[in-house]
Amino acid sequence: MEWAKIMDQVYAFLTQWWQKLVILLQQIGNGLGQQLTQLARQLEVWGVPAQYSLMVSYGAVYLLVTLVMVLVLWRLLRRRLRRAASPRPVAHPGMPEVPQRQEPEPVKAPPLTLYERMRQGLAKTHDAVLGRLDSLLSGASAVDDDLLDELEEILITADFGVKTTQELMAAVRQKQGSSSPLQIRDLLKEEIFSLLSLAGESVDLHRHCPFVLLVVGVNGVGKTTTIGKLAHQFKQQGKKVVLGAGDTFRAAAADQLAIWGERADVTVIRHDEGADPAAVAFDAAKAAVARKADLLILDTAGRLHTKVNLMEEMKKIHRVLGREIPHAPHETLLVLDATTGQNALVQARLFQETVQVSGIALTKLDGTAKGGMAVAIAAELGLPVRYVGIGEGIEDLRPFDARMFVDALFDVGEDS
Ligand SMILES: Nc1nc2c(ncn2[C@@H]2O[C@H](COP(=O)(O)OP(=O)(O)OP(=O)(O)O)[C@@H](O)[C@H]2O)c(=O)[nH]1
Ligand SMILES: [Mg+2]
Repeated sequence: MEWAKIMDQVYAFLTQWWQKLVILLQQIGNGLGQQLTQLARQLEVWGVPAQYSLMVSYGAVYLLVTLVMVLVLWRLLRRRLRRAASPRPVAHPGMPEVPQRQEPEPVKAPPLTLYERMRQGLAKTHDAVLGRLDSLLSGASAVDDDLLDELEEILITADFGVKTTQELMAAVRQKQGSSSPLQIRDLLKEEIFSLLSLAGESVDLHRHCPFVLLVVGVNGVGKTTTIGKLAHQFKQQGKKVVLGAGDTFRAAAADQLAIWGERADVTVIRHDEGADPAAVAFDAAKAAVARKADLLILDTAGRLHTKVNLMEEMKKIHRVLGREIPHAPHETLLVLDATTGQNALVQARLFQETVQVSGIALTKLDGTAKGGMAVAIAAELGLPVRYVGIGEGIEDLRPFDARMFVDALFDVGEDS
């Protein structure tokens, strides 16, 4: 009894909805029919013969519907193909399905401060000096001759040079008084600082305009790289910089400078391989004046095998530059490679005798435990260390800061 009632209600409900559906379909059909008739009329207006107009409009609708269907199918297919191209981890039989791994967002390291970069660049020297120094001093109960002898040996090993080491040790012996072994470290640090601070001025561009910086040094020490980094730094400070590719010994040298010029976004004046470097100097000086540049940096070849050749070449460049720009070059920067240790000092002396070197750029400090070199150069050559190179990147050249240097060398941070 109950069932018959329910079935009647369901039947009535379905019939009602069926009628509504039929009416809706009729309305759609009528609407479509009207649209088609209108389309056919429009086609007749456009010149389609009356007997074909209805057929053409049906054909157009058919094509439209087919196009929409093809597009929908193509999208579905493409999605499937993409999924197939990035396979999901396969679940082994009997094993639960492996959930897809969510790649963690890469964590961006905060940019390093100047000090941290210097600290990183000096890491090898730091470990060699401070590592040995700390184990020597923390294990000692008093400051005696043996301890001071070992200290001397550590300095020699880190390439402070014999003369500088003796100077430092003489000062330590004189001032040690009743210092404890650990206080000796601070005493040494301050002695190194005072040797360095005698020689650490940076290049002052304001003295001349354009300021001409001639870069010299034997091959492979990092002249061109240093020029690229300098160009970038001065450009960042809003200076107008022109570079001269004075190393005409090989075509690749000018290409290398051109690449740095592009990276730093500065003009590079170059000639062909084998050209006279003085001619490059002449054109570069003219270009720097014409463009009202603040700074001209001239690269040179490091392959002049004899002192006489080097002297002649430099005289010629000096003459040409001085004729175009009063008192140019205003700075002759000698680039030395810290990894060559005491040999760099020998090179520096040769250049000092031949060219009027006015400052030093010490490169590749990052690649060596011989960072003591910087101290030896400052102390023995009487020349200011203007810049230190602490890596191959464009930002890896630092104006030499004696305080930062000794702090980084003696830093007893948690990683040391
Ligand atoms: N790690 C490190 N590498 C450096 C640094 N400065 C330069 N270099 C590398 O030293 C190599 C030689 O550098 P260059 O700039 O071509 O040297 P160069 O004095 O111009 O050499 P020549 O043109 O052949 O006389 C390159 O591979 C540089 O990337 C530095 O501070 N640290
Ligand atoms: Mg070069």
